[in-house]
Amino acid sequence: AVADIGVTGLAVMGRNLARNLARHSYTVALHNRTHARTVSLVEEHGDDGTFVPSERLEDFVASLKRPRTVIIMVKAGAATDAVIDELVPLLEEGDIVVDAGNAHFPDTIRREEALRAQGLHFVGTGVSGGEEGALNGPSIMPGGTRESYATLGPMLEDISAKVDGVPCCTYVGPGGAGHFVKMVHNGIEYADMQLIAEAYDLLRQGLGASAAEIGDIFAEWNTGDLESFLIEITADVLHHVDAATGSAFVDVVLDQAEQKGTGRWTVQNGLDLGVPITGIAEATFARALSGSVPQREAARGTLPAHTAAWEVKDRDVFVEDVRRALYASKVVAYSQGFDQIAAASAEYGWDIDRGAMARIWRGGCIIRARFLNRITEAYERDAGLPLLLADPYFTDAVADGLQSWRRIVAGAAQNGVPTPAFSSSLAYYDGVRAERLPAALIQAQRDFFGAHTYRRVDSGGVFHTEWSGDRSETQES
Ligand code: 2AM
Repeated sequence: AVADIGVTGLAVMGRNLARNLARHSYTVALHNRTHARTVSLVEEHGDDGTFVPSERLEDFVASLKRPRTVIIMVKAGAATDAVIDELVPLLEEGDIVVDAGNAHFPDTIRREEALRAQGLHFVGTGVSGGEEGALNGPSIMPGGTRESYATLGPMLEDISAKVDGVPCCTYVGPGGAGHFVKMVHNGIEYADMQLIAEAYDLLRQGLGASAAEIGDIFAEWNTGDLESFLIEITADVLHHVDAATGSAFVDVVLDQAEQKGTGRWTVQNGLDLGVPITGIAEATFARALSGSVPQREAARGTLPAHTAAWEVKDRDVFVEDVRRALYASKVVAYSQGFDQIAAASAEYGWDIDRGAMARIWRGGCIIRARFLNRITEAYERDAGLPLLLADPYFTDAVADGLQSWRRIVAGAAQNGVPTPAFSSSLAYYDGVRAERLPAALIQAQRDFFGAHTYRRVDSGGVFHTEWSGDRSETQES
């Protein structure tokens, strides 16, 4: 046995992870259901390092040093279970099985429990950064036992992206914590993308600017607080010209956004935990609306707007307003996502360090951004921070842009520009900071029609009013 680690499943992600490991001087055992893929990897990239290819899974396992560490990189779902079932009988106590695919975290919880019962470590890990990241340094979010991290962690940290020399990989927490955090990362990514898309639309409709002009604005924004991979690629996309038509590329792309499901999972979990992740939810529904073809056809040209053309008086003020509104909305979306991580951590017993999550998202992944340093700093100031927005840095940053934010959301409403994520983020901001909410009325209504009871502001206990009788109040025991 000579290999430090093995990879089974050598489609592009597995292939690139294996190459990345080999380039970091690990001896990498290789296996794939269809052996031809294994052969071609060694043929094409053998000079990346030392590979130990095996056609049979038994030989693959036998080529691994103990504790054996096997990364599975196959399609999420049934294929993952099939590979685990084949692999497990060949392993021994203390071996580590890593699922680096895009598993839904409840599956990871289930698999981890099953393998733990057999004396094996099961690590569900998020890997973000796509093909390019897998090869050159992804953000890696491993769950499972802390014990397994002692063996696995250093290898994953080696191949992860680095920011200021710090690896974008850390132990996330037990069970399904790694895949959970990856899921929320993707949810936040949905929100971030939707916010950028709304900013683009506001600039387009407000200024009547061309795609390329807006690309210039995004490129400028990328030199400040908003600096991020997503802003950078937005500028790039907006400058791109379609070769076939000579039009701005963005103008020839069909405006129906698709999704693979991680946004939906995030929103479903937000509902399960009762965490208002409105930014992510609006972003997910905005994609759904864009794809609601019959509804859009029925509405287009039929539903009136009753708006006049948007007259922006001062271009520079407007651009700055949009920028500040975008930043504030982004803080809300991230604040909500980190609330979801905290809620899940408490619910499932994961003890996730939110500051560390922001730190490992600074590089390698899609939401990588300078801004994440600020989040890490906020949780360093207060690890138990109940609301990211309430950290002094973020409170001030959002307060600075508050007037801009209100002007933009009001202007969008007045001029008929759909900004679900900007608007709902502002509504969240005003809701969460409210002295009193009309939830009091909701409680009274619930007690009226369903005797659901309510609590009072002036005394403890639970009360019910006899609405259909004499309206006397009784205290429930
Ligand atoms: P293949 O090359 O034999 O198709 C992405 O589909 C990767 O997952 C591929 O490496 C693929 O192997 C592998 N894969 C998909 N389903 C699988 C299964 N049920 N068992 C083993 N590998 C599987």
